[in-house]
Amino acid sequence: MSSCWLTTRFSIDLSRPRVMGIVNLTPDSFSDGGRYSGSLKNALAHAEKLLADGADILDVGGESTRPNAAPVAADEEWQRVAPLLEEISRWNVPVSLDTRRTATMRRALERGWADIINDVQALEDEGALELLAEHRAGVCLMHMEGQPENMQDNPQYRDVCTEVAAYLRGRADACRQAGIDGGRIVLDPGFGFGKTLEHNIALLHDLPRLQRETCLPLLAGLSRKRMIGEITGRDLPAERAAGSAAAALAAVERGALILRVHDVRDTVDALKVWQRLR
Ligand code: 7PM
Repeated sequence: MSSCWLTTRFSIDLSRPRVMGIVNLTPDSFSDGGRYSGSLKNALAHAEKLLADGADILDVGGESTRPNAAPVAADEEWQRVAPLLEEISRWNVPVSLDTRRTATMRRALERGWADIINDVQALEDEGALELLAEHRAGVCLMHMEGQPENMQDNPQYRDVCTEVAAYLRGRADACRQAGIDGGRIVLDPGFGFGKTLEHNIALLHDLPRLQRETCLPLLAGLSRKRMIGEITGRDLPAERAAGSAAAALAAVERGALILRVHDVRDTVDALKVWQRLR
């Protein structure tokens, strides 16, 4: 397995776990109450804080993919993310853009404003594979069962781990066939995206198999998710930081190399202590 993630401007060293800090620009975000929406200044301050806290990558998103969320219009999504991308792409840190839309990816890639495309539907939008083949960006391919509008309505699998692994392997193959270098690809089982708590637990336990079967680096997004709330009894996402840090360590123990998190400082501290004491 490669120990680097190749992206547009940076080759990210994965000899130790890396932390991807979330900058959510959706007004209806469950996790920040929309505090950063409509305000470039606040979003920039938040991004700076994530870096000061030790984030290795910044992940910027303008479309909520929460359960039952309605899709956002492409122009609206772009208007939310563009001002921040333009600014932080001048910083010396890898910028990831969380989007499902080829048009949004293209706008960012053409301007050199994104080093990584983080796609919860694994480049299934029309033209996305071809677009990424024309650029040198890194790509995170995530598994989602159904669409955000309906994905949590009684999700069912014959064998969730086998199905997710087969899907991700297929998407990685499609990327390589389109001409995307394997060193640019990272895989993500998509915790909470069309999965019950039991599905999420099974996927976490089987991360080593996903890694063995794909030989690609794994990203885990568990931060503040409903599964953390279900286990801890914390209804408010902002109160799930400790539970999320514990989940992040469990994922690293099972081979995850990139952690997508809201609470960067807590995650970095947990990683430091766990790595020293283990
Ligand atoms: C509202 C509800 C806002 C849910 C945001 C979310 C992942 C992701 C998201 C993930 C990757 C969240 C989600 N989750 N990208 N984007 N992996 N690669 O909980 O797990 O942050 S959005």
